[in-house]
Amino acid sequence: MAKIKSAKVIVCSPGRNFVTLKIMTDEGVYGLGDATLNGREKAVSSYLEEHVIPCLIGRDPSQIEDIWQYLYKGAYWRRGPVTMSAIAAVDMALWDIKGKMLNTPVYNLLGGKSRDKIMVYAHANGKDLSDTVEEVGRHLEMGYKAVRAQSGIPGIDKTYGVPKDKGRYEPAEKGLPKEDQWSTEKYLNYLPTLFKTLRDEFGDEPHLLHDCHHRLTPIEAGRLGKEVEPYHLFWLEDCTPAELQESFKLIRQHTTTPLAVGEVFNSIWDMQELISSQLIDYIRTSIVRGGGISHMKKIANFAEIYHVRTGFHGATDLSPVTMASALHFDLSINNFGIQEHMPHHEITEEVFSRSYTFEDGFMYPGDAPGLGVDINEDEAAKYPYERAYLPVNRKEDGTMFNW
Ligand code: KDG
Ligand code: MG
Repeated sequence: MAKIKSAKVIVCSPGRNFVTLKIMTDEGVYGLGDATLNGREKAVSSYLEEHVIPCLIGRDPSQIEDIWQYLYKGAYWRRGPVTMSAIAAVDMALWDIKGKMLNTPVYNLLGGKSRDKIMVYAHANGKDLSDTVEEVGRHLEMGYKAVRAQSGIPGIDKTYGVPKDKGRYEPAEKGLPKEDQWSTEKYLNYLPTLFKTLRDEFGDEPHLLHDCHHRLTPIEAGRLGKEVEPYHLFWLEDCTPAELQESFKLIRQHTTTPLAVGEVFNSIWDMQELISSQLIDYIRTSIVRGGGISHMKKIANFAEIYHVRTGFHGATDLSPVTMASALHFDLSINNFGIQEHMPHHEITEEVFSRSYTFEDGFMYPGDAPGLGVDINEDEAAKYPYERAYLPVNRKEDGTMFNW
């Protein structure tokens, strides 16, 4: 029986901050897990170092479910993004080790392939209407079949999804939190025009998505969903903050626009009513947020009964280890919907090597044993952690609002 010999946390900032867990066995095989929690990285790294790693030493790495339950039930303090990201990192690393020990890719351990390729969606971020049209067109030319469109809103200075300069959008910024500005009225007046213009320009075929980023009340979300129905969005994401799961009943009464929710959720209990009452169409919780592959398997299986498909979060703050885990998972389950793909910074790719690939709008996890991702620790050491925060958001009158 192999044993966990040691484990360490690698915190680095190649383009942005990442927290990576590396678990070593006494047989020389190691596994990687992602523990990155954007803007709160050090909370998870210290949770792992102080409270989790000491409990792992000497355990049998093949007992993935038992170790998961030990860390979850054994902490007494359940759920929450810090705890669940730490458990997720351990879980990913153990699946990686199991795949390497059995010399097979992780998707094989999850039931094998359920499809040949994984449809991903890209981000098109424009400062205004014409810029957004151009960005959507550019991504369609790159082969993407699905594109999320975010746009600067007339009359609002700085908002979610729109880069300050042309190019990549990375919401976390170094130093203390920056402030965005918000007006629901300006947003609601503008958004239908954006999607009408996109359909006029690109026709019916491309899948178009949009992220409201938790900014509407249920009735406002109902209005928006109804007004964009003619442009048949693939989904409207996080239209209302979802702690109050029953609020989605009101949205459902008003619109048939498909709804996606859950990138900030940590466990099956955060989404139980949303799923079982069929209030959403896509569940967004990712492998790193939702307690790893083991817990996400339960979530996806539960969702399958209620016609809810997956649409995992895949922003750049989820490291290549989460991306690889997600792709193995996406390939294996029946109720896969779509996968978010926000390519990592070139510098990130110098630290993490990967066997997953993108081609013509689809991704593939590759056939390397385990997750197929590695970290170059010498390269990682060149990019020490830098404090960075997500922005906060205020209404035009100064009221603190949802970001
Ligand atoms: O860390 C926060 C980002 O991951 C988030 O703002 C991105 O909403 C997001 C998305 O849908 O990718
Ligand atoms: Mg989102």
